[in-house]
Amino acid sequence: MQTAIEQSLPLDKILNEGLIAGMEITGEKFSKGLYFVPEMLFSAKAMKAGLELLRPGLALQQELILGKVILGSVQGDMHDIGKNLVGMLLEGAGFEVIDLGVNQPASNFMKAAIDFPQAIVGLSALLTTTMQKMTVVIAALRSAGLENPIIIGGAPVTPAFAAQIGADGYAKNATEAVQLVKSMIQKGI
Ligand code: B12
Repeated sequence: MQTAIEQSLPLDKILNEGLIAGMEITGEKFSKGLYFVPEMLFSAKAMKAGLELLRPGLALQQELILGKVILGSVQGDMHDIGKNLVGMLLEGAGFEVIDLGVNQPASNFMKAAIDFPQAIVGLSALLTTTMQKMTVVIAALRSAGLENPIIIGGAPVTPAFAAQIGADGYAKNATEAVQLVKSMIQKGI
C-alpha cells in the first residue's frame, strides 16, 4: 500500500483494484465456506488500515462546506468500511459528514435529523436482514415530519428497493454517492 502511494499510483486505482478487489475475494471465499468470520475481520482490519493511508489524498482539504450529510449503518449492522469510504469521499468533495457509526437505531437518525434539518441522511446496510431496517428509519423520520432527503446504499441494496421504501436516492458506490449528493444539492432536493 505504502509503496503504491510512494510510486504515485492513482488513488482510485489503489482503492478499486487493490483494496476493494481484495475485499470482494474475501466475500467470495466466505460465501464458499473457505473463509470464516476471523478472516473477514483480518481483511476488514487491513482495508481500514489501507483506507487510513489513502485518507489524506482522498479528503483533500476543502475550505468550502457544500452541505451536510448524516451517515450511519442501520440497527443490527456492524459493517462500516463502505460507509466510511462514502464519508471520506464526501469530505474530500467539500461536504461536512456527521458520522453516527454502526448499529444505529432509527431514534439516533431522528435526533441527528432534528439537529441538522438541512442535512441529507445516508443509510448503509450490508445484510439482507438489516436492509429492512432502512424502511423503519424512513418511516420514523417521515412520521415525525422530518423532511431531510434520505439516500441509501450498501451491497444488497438496489435502486428498486430504494424506490420501494421511499428513499430519495441510491448510489452503488462512494464515487456515485458523491455525484448523487452533489446533484441533489444542485436541484435543491
Ligand atoms: C468485511 C466484512 C465483514 C466484517 C465487517 C467489518 C467492518 N468494520 O465493516 C465483519 C467480520 C465484522 C463481518 C461480519 C458479518 N458479516 Co460480513 N462481510 C464483509 C465483506 C467481506 C466486505 C464488506 C466490505 O467492507 N466491502 C467493501 C466496501 C468498500 O464495499 P461496500 O460495503 O459494499 O460499500 C460500498 C457500497 O455498497 C456503497 N455504500 C455503502 N454504504 C453506503 C451508504 C450510502 C448512503 C451510499 C449512498 C452508498 C453506500 O458505497 C461503498 C463504497 O464504494 C462482505 C462481502 C462483500 N464483498 O461485500 C461480507 C458480507 C457483507 N458479510 C456477510 C455476513 C453474512 C456477515 C455476518 C452475518 C457473518 C457472521 N456469521 O457473523 C456478520 C454480520 C455482522 C453484523 N451484525 O453486521 C455477508 C452478507 C450476506 C447477506 N446478503 O446478508 C457478506 C456479503 C459475505 C458473503 N458473501 O456471504 N463482515
